[in-house]
Amino acid sequence: MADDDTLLKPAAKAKATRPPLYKVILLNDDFTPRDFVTRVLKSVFRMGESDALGVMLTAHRLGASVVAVFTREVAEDKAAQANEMGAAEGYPLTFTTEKE
Ligand code: TYC
Repeated sequence: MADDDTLLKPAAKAKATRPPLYKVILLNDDFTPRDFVTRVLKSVFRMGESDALGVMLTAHRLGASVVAVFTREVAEDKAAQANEMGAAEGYPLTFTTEKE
């Protein structure tokens, strides 16, 4: 066998652990202006104009859109930061997170 660790008993194998990933999801609402949603996507998620427009329009048309996938802490921090930007302007803009 090629790898030494394939000869070890399962209990002795070093596990390659990957952290679980979380989607950030943008929800549509009837009040937040489209250009504000696009601006938040560009600023918090470092998206270019056309990606931000695409994600905003998907949420607008279908009700929700996946923005990006991160480790749990990063996903929750970015969703909170984006929600705060909306709340600061009095908009109900909502980003949620969901385990993949
Ligand atoms: N539906 C909003 C409007 O018509 C725009 C919007 C798009 C709001 C996407 C939220 O996630 C959203 N002004």
